[in-house]
Amino acid sequence: MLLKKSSDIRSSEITPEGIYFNRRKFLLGAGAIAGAALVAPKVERILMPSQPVLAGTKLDASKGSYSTSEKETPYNDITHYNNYYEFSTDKYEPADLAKNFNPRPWTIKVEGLVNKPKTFDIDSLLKMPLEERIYRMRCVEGWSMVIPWIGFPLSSLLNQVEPNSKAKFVEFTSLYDPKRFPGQQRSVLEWPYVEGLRMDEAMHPLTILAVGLYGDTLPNQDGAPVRLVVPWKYGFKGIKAIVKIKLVEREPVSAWTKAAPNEYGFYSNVNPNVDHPRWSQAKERRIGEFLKRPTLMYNGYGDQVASLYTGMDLKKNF
Ligand SMILES: Nc1nc2c(c(=O)[nH]1)N[C@H]1C(S)=C(S)[C@@H](COP(=O)(O)O)O[C@H]1N2
Ligand SMILES: [Mo]
Repeated sequence: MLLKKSSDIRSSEITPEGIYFNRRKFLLGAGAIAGAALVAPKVERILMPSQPVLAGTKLDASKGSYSTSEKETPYNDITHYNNYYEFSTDKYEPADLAKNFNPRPWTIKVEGLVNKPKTFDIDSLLKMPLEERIYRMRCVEGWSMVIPWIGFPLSSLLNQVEPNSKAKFVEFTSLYDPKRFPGQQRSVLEWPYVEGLRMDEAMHPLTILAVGLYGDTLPNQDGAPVRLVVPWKYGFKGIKAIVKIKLVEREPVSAWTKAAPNEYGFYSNVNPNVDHPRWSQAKERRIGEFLKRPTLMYNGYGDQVASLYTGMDLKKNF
């Protein structure tokens, strides 16, 4: 993400690919080791309540629908090139800064315009039927990845709390804890991180809460223990470390919209025809590839989601 302050521009996507490819050479060795670990025999571990569960715990998941057959981005890249401002505005730093973050104990409070408000413990969420969803992910800054998430449809959680007829939007809130999130000691964004979806977007079968990737629980830097994944929208909609989900009547104001309303709108659907005010969105760099590729409308998920936006002016509702 980009802010206008010059201190942030250094950590932005203006030069990052150059930095990225230099770092990449250095990271390749470690990547080979991480890759080898993935094909190791499956080790079952019992999940105990309140026990710290760090990345590396295997999850049982069925092969979900909607997965792309495109080549998956290597684990090492998914876990070492992160936007996670609660830790740092530098994409290479969250991997290290998040390594002692303990995502236990953890609850998500689901409240607001619902008949049955409920607080879910992360251990109960890990017992939901989990699916692997291999999704294309597109950051608003112009890079993309293919990530084999593990999770479940957000709708299966929302159905349990029974949203009432007044509920029109869903507001998500990340953990606020400056002691555990060094980035929250600085006001790069207004904390906590907040995001939102319209009700039909939230209930769409492509929208998932992810609790893992590449077969394991989520690494801290990717949003442990639970984060949102909405593959037809820019990456910043995929809020990490969620502690609260609130059903509301009015359109939520996200942390990014607050920071720069003319740059980050509520919908933030991937759209190669609507440029960011400061750069084109027509192309993207798939992490690990050299040549840019064209960005697809709705990130290639148009067949599934275009009907949600029939009749809307997508330039106005960016
Ligand atoms: N809480 C929180 N969620 C967040 C962010 C963040 O800084 N804080 N960054 C967003 C952005 S800009 C992107 S592109 C994705 C990156 O997710 P990844 O690091 O797992 O690839 O997380 C999104 N979710
Ligand atoms: Mo992003």
